[in-house]
Amino acid sequence: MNCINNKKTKWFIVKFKHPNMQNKLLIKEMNRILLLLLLFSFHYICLKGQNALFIPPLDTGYWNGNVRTFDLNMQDDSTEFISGIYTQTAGYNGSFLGPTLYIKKHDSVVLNVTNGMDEVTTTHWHGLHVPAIMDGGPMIKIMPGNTWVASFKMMNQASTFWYHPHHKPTFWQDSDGTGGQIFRGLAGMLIVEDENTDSLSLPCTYGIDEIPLIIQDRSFGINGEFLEFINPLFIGRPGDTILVNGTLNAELQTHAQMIRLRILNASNTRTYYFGFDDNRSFMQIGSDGGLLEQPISLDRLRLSPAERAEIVVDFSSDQGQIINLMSYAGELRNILLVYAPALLDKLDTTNYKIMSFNVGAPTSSPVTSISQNLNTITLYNELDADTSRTFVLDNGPPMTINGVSMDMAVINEIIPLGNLEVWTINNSSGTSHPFHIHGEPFQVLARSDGPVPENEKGWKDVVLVPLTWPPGNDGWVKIIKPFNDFADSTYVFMYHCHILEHEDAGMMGSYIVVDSSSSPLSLTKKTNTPYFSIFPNPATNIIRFSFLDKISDDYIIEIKNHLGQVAKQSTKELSLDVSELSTGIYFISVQSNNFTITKKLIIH
Ligand SMILES: [Cu+2]
Repeated sequence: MNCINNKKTKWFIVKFKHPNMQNKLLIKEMNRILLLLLLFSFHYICLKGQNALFIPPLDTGYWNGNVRTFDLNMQDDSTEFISGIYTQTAGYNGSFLGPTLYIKKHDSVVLNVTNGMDEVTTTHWHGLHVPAIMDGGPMIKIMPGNTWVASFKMMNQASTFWYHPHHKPTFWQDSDGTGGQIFRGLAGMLIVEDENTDSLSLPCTYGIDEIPLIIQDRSFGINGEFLEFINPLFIGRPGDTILVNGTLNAELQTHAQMIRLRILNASNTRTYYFGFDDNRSFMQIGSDGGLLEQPISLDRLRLSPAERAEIVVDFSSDQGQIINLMSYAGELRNILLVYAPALLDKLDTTNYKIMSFNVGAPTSSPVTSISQNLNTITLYNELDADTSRTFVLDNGPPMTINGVSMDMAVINEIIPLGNLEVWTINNSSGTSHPFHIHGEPFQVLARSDGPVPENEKGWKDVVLVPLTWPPGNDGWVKIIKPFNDFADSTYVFMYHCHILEHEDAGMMGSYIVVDSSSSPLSLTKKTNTPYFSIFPNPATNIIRFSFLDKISDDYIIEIKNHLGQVAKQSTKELSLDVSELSTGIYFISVQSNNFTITKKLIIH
């Protein structure tokens, strides 16, 4: 089945309203009067009223020559989650969340991302295998009013990805961090299809038998505002109410047939344990980075923040019924996500409804069976790895990985291009952490809390690392990951906890991929030439050097301008103040008795 024919851009009725400013003020006044009346019925409305599930519009882009092009505008706005009440939010091309982007593998892609907000931001393509400079990490800032042009070739296989800000705040609770900006609504789904999915029998008509479900939790104040930090003991923004695609108490009018759900946990902190209220089984067909080899029958599905799963549920015998998607979080407690009871809330300890499916008549040509051979996944062998690294997650304070908090001026790991690496992520804390690594997807080799489940034996980019349990025994997960592309001595990729406030609080690090076999700017290449990188570059004040190997030689550092004149000189240092240099292009060289290496340095 060629799914591209089913992916014509469709514009659904836009639920989110954008009142002009005058109306906004009037509505605000009316809201204040109605507030007391609403106050007592607020939770009743929240909990009882059913709302039609909003389906984010599908954006297939427009062709600029042979480049699939998208325009994304990040904007502050307000959204009517509760009838008549407007919540301050932000979104891409709308007031909350963003369009679902559709891209085919091998496409040349341009995404023009405009920051229409008053604060600095970035946009990261979560799960995509793109160069570091196009990855939208914390270094790739988009200043207010500016447009960032991301361009790359789609290398990923078919799966469900997403996009969201990745901006490092000054303080973790600041609203302009990744946590604050995603919490306000800046996130969207990104679907990739390929020649494999074209040949499979799977439901793939967007909005009809293929439904995006972006699951988030929020709390609302009496004025309808999002409440943050409701548990002062917990570093995070949990909520007590579920939004699906920005819809409170969502209900989907659906069809008595096989329905494919692309589920994205876009919550800041919360892990879900999905299942249906009649305990029916369903098939998981895809994980973060691709389809699984075969459909896997499940009746529960755990998704931690940023994880995705594609499932197919068969409603063909359910016409006239209402089936509820639940989170069986009460059962999740047996899996121990948080050790300290004080960190738990109602949605950690009870089972609750996520949304309803109101099953109507089938469509005229429903998919009646799905392919059983979905993908070919060659598993990596741990014995083939070039290097092993260990990362220790600690809640602190401060939150750290390997004892250090995220520092924008430090590159934590330097990885030779072409490496296949085993990373063991150790968790020495009393909370579980969803660990995300940018770049190519990885495979899970082993975990401390039991065998790797069947639905984790596919391509992943987030893995939940269990907490220290039993006490005294670190939780851990071992993954294997290739670093086959995109050597860049300047721009970094990130690895971090995807509890967004943990990431903002410092549980994040950076790595660069270096091609140590080539040194194009070397003036003199001698044996044992070390590889070094400069960070940041372009630079304004302080630059720092990272060496791939430990340097025992004494060396001098020289910065020359484009005329070859020495602008600055220093002996063996790991950082250098370049603030007095005027803007322009320089060449920086590191010289010892054994080597001379030279790199371009840009001062701005
Ligand atoms: Cu964490």
